[in-house]
Amino acid sequence: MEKRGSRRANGGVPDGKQPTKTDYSRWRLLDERGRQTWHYLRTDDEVKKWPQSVADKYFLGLPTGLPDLKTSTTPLQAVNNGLSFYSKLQLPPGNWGCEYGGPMFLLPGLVITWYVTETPVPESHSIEIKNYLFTRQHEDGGWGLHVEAHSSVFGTALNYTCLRLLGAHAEDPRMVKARGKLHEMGGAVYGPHWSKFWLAVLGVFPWSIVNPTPPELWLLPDWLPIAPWRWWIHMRQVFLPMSFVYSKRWSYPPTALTMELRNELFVEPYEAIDFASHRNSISPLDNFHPKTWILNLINWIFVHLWIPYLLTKSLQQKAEAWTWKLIQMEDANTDYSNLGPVNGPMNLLACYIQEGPGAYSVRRHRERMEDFLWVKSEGMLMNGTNGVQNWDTAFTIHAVIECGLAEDPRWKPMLVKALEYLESQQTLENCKDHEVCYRHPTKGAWGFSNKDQGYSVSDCTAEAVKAILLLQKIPSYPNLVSERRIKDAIDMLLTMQNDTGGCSSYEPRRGSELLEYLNAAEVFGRIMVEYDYPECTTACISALNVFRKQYPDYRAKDIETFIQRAVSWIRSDQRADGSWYGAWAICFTYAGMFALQALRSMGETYANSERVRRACQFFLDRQMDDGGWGESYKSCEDGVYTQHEKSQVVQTAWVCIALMEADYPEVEPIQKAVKLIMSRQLSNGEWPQEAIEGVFNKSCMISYPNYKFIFTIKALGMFARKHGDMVLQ
Ligand code: LAN
Repeated sequence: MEKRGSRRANGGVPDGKQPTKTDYSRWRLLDERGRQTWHYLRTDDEVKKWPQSVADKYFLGLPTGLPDLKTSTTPLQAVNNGLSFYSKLQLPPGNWGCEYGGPMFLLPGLVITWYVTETPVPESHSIEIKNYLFTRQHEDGGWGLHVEAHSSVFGTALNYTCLRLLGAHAEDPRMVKARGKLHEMGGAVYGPHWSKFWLAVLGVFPWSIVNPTPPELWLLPDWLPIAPWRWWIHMRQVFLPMSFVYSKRWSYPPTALTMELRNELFVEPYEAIDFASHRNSISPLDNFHPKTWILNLINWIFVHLWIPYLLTKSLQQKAEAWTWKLIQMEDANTDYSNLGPVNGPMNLLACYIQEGPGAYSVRRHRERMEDFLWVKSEGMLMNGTNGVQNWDTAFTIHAVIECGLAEDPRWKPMLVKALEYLESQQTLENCKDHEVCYRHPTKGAWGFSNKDQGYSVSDCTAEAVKAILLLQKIPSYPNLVSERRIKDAIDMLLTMQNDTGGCSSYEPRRGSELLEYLNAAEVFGRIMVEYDYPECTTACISALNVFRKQYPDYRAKDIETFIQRAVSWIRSDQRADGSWYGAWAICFTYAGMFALQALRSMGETYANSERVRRACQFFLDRQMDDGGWGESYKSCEDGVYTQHEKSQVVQTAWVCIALMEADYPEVEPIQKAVKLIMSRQLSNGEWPQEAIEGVFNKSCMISYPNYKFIFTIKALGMFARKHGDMVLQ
């Protein structure tokens, strides 16, 4: 083990001595039944034995060698060209993979955890993480909440720290600039809660600057409206290890490097700072969701009354024991994959604290961290989940079916593989003691990424089961998923409806929206409970509709009631201007596509529905001169449609699909948009990456790079089927 004083998370290489690039011809993506990990091959022999695939090259930004195709003049030709390229990106188990970056607060959590748990970091990783962070550094020297966001204390303090831990030199001009920006924003004391937490773990902050996350909250009776089991799953699963670590006030012992950071991250000298007085300090640049007075009062009570006077040792021990048990259950139920990239590293840290460096839990967690990492031309980043496997695969199937090409011999083998993949990823049982650890049933469900992670998501289940139903209906396709398993999926979906009729993401809503008063994260909105989402609701409606056509007798009444209530909710969620606000991608263009699909399934179209006409008008009023649509991520933050400076193929495709679902009677605006999508396609069938597509919690953007294939192909195919495969360019 290295000496603490000189520790860097870069394999102990002294500053400035590490190469600045890895050899990109040596990176390989391994996909083991949906578990995606990147490997850097050391020897020529390994390189020879494991050739780089087209997909590897594409992800790494290397020339793929894929040929130029015959120029397409009709939408269907463009579809075939697109599929010809996109099919080469299908991975051996049958799924698609992609970078899932965007958030800029994930890598620091991982790198700090690696550092404080003394996890050796391969040199290839440390080089490429630094490359990624430097590539993503803004002109002003800082980083934001996500790749496109303005610089903030959260992004800058944490990514600066991350770079230093990986060996970047404090006097590197880029670091000097970053420090300048951080100081201009007031220094690290003005960061939000999560950055204060991580820097306390690292030993750079004392715990007195961190607002409390007491594990005792986990001892509250379940009937209490604020009990943590009612919170949105991502919040409670992050709060869980956070509260455990907080209770221990665990910090890494000082090293030479962390002592240097104490000098670099603040404007004033470390010794002069009154940390406790900065508990609530936050830069306006970070303060997306200011804390409410109620939360401030609760924090005050915790700090000044509860912790010093009321909390007994035995209660604290009881709370730690219970949170530790819940952490272990989360680890066991996901084979240490964990729900996401924030609680993953935190659970690793909790295991390290509780069980020590040699424990199986720590080893397995360390391996699992690899599942979140992704390598691209800019370097190595941390994905927002352990992949987008199930989601992209189901949508790809829908797109090809919409194009009427499911039986085309060119694409059928690809779809059979995709079907095999989805078959392999259904969760067949509820997880162990699911009621004890507050997990929603998983039997019959699909998650967003893979079966290891295994959390049921309403729309992921819906889109997957719909893809399977549609493919297996075609006589020449194999029947891989049995009727029983399909019914299990439907049973699961039927548990997902809220009392409003709408559907949420992972489970029906468990707590009141008033819990948002306790939102302590400051940088995100709408995080405390589940909400109704047009995207999730439509996906459920649509899957149930497909299902009941094939199985009219199964739970017919339940399904009918579910659909009626869900569609009513979709109607009620429409704004006066005809639009719907989207929660999971940017923004009104995305949600409108789903909502109009839901209305169509009840026979509501332009011809007979005033609300559909209003929705179409909303889009037509925003069509850009080039025929496309382009919406900025600001729409998500502000809740007001905001034009992007440039039209985007993905959003253009969403609106085309929306207008076609609505049976918008005039072909001209759609045709103009289709032409635009075709004109952006490259000669090898590829569409280049444009602006970021996805979002979560209103403020944080996230990439869905496969959308530029999936939705363009779907829109062009739908157009050809509806209006004819006419010559357009
Ligand atoms: C996702 C990704 C997928 C997404 C859809 C399926 C698209 C959506 O329709 C339902 C919600 C879901 C499953 C979703 C929820 C929140 C996630 C997991 C993410 C946006 C990916 C990353 C994000 C997660 C919360 C990131 C970690 C950050 C925290 C604030 C904990």
